[in-house]
Amino acid sequence: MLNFLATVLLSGAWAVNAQTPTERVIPTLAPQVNAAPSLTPTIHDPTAPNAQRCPGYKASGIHYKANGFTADLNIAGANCQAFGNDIANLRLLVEYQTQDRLNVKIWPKYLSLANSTQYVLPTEIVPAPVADGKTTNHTSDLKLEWTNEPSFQFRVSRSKTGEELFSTYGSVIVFEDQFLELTTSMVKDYNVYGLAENIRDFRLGNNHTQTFYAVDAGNTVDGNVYGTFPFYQETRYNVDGKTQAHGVYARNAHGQEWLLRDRKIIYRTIGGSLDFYFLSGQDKTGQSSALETIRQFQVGCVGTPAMQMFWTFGFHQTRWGYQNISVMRDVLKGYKDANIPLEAIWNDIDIYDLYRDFTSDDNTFPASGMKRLISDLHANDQYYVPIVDSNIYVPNPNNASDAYAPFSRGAELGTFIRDANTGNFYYGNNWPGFSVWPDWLLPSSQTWWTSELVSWWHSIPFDGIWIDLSEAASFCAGNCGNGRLTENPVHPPFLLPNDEFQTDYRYPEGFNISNATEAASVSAASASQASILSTRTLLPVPTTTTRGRTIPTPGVRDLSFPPYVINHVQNGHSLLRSAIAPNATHGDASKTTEYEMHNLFGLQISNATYHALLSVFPGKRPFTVGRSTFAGSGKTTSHWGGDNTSTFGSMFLSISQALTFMMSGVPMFGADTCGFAGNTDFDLCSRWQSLSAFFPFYRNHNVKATISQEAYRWSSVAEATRRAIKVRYSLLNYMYTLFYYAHTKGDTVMRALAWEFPQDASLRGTYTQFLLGPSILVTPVLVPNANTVKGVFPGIGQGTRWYDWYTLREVQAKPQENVTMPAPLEHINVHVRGGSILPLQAPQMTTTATRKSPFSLLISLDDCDEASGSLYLDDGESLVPAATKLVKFKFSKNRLTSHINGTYATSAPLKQITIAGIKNRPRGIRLRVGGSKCDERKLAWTHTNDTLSVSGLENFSKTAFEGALDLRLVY
Ligand code: MIG
Repeated sequence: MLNFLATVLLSGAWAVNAQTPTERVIPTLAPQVNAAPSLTPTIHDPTAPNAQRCPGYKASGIHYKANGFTADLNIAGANCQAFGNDIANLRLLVEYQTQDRLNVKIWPKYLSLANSTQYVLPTEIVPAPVADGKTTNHTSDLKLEWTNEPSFQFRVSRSKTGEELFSTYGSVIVFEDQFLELTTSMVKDYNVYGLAENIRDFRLGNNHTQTFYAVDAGNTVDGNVYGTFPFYQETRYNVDGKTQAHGVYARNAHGQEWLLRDRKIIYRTIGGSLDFYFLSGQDKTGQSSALETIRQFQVGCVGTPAMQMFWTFGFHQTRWGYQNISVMRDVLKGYKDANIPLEAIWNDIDIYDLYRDFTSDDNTFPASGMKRLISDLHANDQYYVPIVDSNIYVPNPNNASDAYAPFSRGAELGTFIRDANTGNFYYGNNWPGFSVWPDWLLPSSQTWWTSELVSWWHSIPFDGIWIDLSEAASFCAGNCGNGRLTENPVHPPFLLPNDEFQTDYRYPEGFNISNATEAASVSAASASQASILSTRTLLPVPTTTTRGRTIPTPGVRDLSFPPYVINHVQNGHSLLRSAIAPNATHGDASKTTEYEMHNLFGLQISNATYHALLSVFPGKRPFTVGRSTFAGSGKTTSHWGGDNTSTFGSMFLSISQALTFMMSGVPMFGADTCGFAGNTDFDLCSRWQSLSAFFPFYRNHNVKATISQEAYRWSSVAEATRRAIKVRYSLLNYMYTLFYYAHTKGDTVMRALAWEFPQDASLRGTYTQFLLGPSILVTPVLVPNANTVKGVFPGIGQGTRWYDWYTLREVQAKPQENVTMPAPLEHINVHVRGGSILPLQAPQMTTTATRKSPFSLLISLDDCDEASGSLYLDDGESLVPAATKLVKFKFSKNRLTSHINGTYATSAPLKQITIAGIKNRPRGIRLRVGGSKCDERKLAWTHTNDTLSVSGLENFSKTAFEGALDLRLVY
């Protein structure tokens, strides 16, 4: 956010509001405190040493085991000190862990707590995949070969075909205390996906550097973002006549870079160990695929995602800038009056008293009023989620009335991150002023966090928690609060969106066409502000210094200025900027530094919040949405895409961001719908409300002091939202069943076309369209002022049929044809893949009401006139439900059958069965439910436009899926 504001200030887009000047808020914390020296990222530094001149290692003392081998790796020459001090003696482990997974670990031979200069990621923080105890090099899908000439190098290939997947041959392995490098050769024009979090094309391309260092910055295109998932999946077309796929996971949490270059990938990290997991992507038959690779990553490496509560799939509204409870009540009324389903309303930091966690402002958000609001919500089956910031305010020690109990209670337990030099807490800065951060390596932090959340819940009875700023962000460089706590509370060191000169005049692309008159006046106002702004300086200009390259010193690690400078997106690239400084220390036995922990704060605070919510709601699935995430976060949390912009470009990139989160095991993902930064307009917001309805997490969010963007503000947005929610809520059980399979098997929820149609190489980069599960194809409008959209219908000509969701008419298209479809503003193109059986429920105003409304089945026939599908049911909230039910449906040879497993009973009836793509009208219909023959005269059916619709099923069973279905079409 800070970076976002800075960028905006620099670009001059924020200017003086000439009409209504207000008192300018003078920051009391000078902005210089964030002025870290400016550095040259190593990838852009022509003077940087070439680490490939390092001597590499020689393997010796090989010790073979049934499932691999171990060896010593000793440095093969002099210490070369490229970007750190070489570690002379290493250990190597090669382990065939499971049939589809091979692990190669390289770590320092001499590791001790006392001399823990090298941090090897503990399994208690990030679990490491383990061997199944039975796989050997003979049974593995993969094969590792190695050589000592000229230095230790290895390569991984498929055992059966010999296809090489990864190879360090031709490069040296560099292992220094602050720099590790490993290079793999790649095929020409490789197709690599993943390496989340990034805001970039779905197919990453062969000329990109993915930096990982959790950062508090708006959605920086191609830079580091909030999350770190060191996992990529590669697809190769036409290998042995087929499409092949595999994956690579490098378990390391340090600041790092993946350099995607022509025919190679260079992996660099500024600490830790090399811990590579190669995934064959092969299924039981030996065929590999992207979907299988992603399953192997989730199930085998990081854990499958948490099952979410059913209500969380409803539509959520929040914004930064709801000033008080009555404004929120107006929003609720706005939705109700517009007849738009709203499942939950959220609060941003506006709720707080002086920006302090676990408080609410007595004047604007008094606890009594919040309790009433929340109980009114609950009475309507609606929910409430507030934000919790990662920082904890430190009260002014000279001012007794400034007491802040959450800090005092944590301080008593000593549970905050420490300053490297003073041994006191590390005092940085954030919204409330000088602040501290919980030290998640101390067990006391969980105890304290749980008790703070439990007690906050007693005054604000929330239903879930939104975790922000978990990078963890600090608004200054270094321990700027040291010696200055008596100045607290200090204002954040930047101007706020609603301060004078801060009017945001940015609008989406095409605004000058869709809103011509408004655009003209906005542009005049913006120009006049820009010109006033050009004559004034609003904030003291920070003095910036430039710092040269850090030369490694034997025996010393420079945590603040590591010799290898990652291409961190913060101004000046310093790790000191806008985050807890790397030399801050933790209270664990080995005094782990923030340098090692930085990318893990988000994972840890989400885990802690998950556990805290288990105390608030025993036995229920915790709902947390976090900003910074790490590999494995999906087990406890979900993610929103962070600070995007109200532009079509930003909306488009939310699709690739979503797909990479699906790959990463965090399927509960959604973007700030209609855009966070900048103003939106009816064109963009209509399209975005429609698009996000097909993302698992569906929430509209907005920055402070821009125009309102709730779905009811424009008639087109309201209509687009009502229509899209109708589709979404009809499909809630389908989405929920997808989550069940994600949770139990590592399946994906949103899917790239390339994953479902792997033989079609033309789809390798496509993300203008996507699938929800295997069956729903979404073709959103992603450009301004459009009334048509183009899309492909994959698989046509090879056995796939597609049907329009709304009319159930079959799509007539040629293979590979880019079809132009009508796309009026309120309409989103949705198509059903032939071969699917979708359990639908009649959409209502809430998910609770929808769950009670009648079911129907939509059967869409494939080329062989067959279809199948499934439905998972449970109580929608229990971690371990008392009863579940899995129904599998099959349609074949004019007969629908179902197979029921489990006892969960829904209260809703099954009313109707619709079959699309059925050319011939049957003579009659026979039905059995639970084995008993039904009186067909109580059924009504029609056959028009190749669609057969049978209704009246509720006459035979009061509740759906109690007894097996057997429906025959008689010809
Ligand atoms: O420094 O809480 O990404 O969603 O509205 C900015 C205010 C802090 C950043 C989050 C955004 C939220 C905002 N926050």
